[in-house]
Amino acid sequence: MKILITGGAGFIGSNFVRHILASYPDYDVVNFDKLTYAGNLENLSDCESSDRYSFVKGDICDPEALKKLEFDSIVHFAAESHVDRSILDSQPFLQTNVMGTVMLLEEAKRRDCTFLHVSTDEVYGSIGEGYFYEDSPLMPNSPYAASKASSDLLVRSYIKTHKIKGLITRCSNNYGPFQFPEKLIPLVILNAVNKRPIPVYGDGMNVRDWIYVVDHCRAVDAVLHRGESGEVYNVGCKNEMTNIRLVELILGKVAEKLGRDEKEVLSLIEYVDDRKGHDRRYAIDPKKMEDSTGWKPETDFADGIASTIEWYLSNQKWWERITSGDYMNYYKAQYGDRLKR
Ligand code: NAD
Ligand code: TDX
Repeated sequence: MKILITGGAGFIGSNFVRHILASYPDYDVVNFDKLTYAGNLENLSDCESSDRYSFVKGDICDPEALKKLEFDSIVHFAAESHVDRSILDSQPFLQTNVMGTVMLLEEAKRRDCTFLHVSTDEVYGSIGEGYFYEDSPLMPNSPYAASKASSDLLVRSYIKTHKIKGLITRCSNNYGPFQFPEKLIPLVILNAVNKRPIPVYGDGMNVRDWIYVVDHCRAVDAVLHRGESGEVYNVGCKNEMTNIRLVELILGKVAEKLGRDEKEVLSLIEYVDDRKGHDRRYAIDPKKMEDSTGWKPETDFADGIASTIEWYLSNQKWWERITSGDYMNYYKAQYGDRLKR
């Protein structure tokens, strides 16, 4: 099998490329990525020497570039993925997440190949109690989530109308190595290391369900091989946590690892204005995924977060190169006056 992985230079995509190369010695991988601010080939430096791996720089919105690629199935990760950026400017989200997905769907239709769409739990919106199921209504609240819901529904439409072989996964919040430090967990680790204020939105009581990125990659693999065309699969761990509890837990561990005073590290927390339209709680039921593919998460949160913190502490060069570029312009636009120090 030759898999086209879009967005393979990003956080989850690069973990997935590594997972496939390690798990299937007879598979080839083509990583197609535009290398936006979030794409980083350093994430795959250990895979470059493999003769089963190739990289093509390109935009999923470019149909001519897609036509030239050789592959027999598509796993689609490429997206603009950060909610706060979609609040600052929604246009790139519509272009890549909606139009780019349509271009890929057209290519899947032309070749009659399998299309696995990596969607998100954010398409369901927020839920006070209980869980979202695969047939729950889609009620996205941010421009990012609306763009992902649009692409998710477009995949459905191509399955129904054009009879393409399509599968959809809707996963909860990922954490692990190679996550871009605009997302909560790496942001907290790096700000703690650098003694910078740690912005907690609103009252810090928003809830997310955290999954280790490798477990998400294993789930996408399970759906690709054992999923049924036309089906949607929720991927989550029922590992819910309030943001403030998560932040305090990370800061405690960072203080311990660096031999710093825990109180000093915790004092970096700064409550800031809430994110606009901030979803209160995400919660999905992964039972269908577990029952129909046999997948189960394998990484306990305590182990996963400890190794993630360790990874960021040991890979300073990786994040220093990122945070010395355009990142700080975003950081200032996002936090600016909201942070006192
Ligand atoms: P990311 O931002 O780290 O990576 C996105 C990648 O897509 C980057 O390498 C970027 O260069 C590439 N890309 C962006 N626009 C492109 C374009 N037009 N053409 C080609 N490549 C392009 O994102 P991530 O966190 O790894 O998320 C990957 C996918 O998983 C996304 O579709 C996201 O919606 C979904 N998802 C993410 C999470 C999460 O917690 N991070 C949870 C559920 C689902
Ligand atoms: O500085 C911050 N302070 C803060 O309190 C940041 C960056 C975030 N937060 C809060 C907002 C959320 O409640 O932490 C929570 C997690 O925020 P993000 O890491 O930005 O993730 P989220 O908005 O939940 O979206 C993520 O999960 C679903 C991914 O970015 C999406 O791509 C995925 O679809």
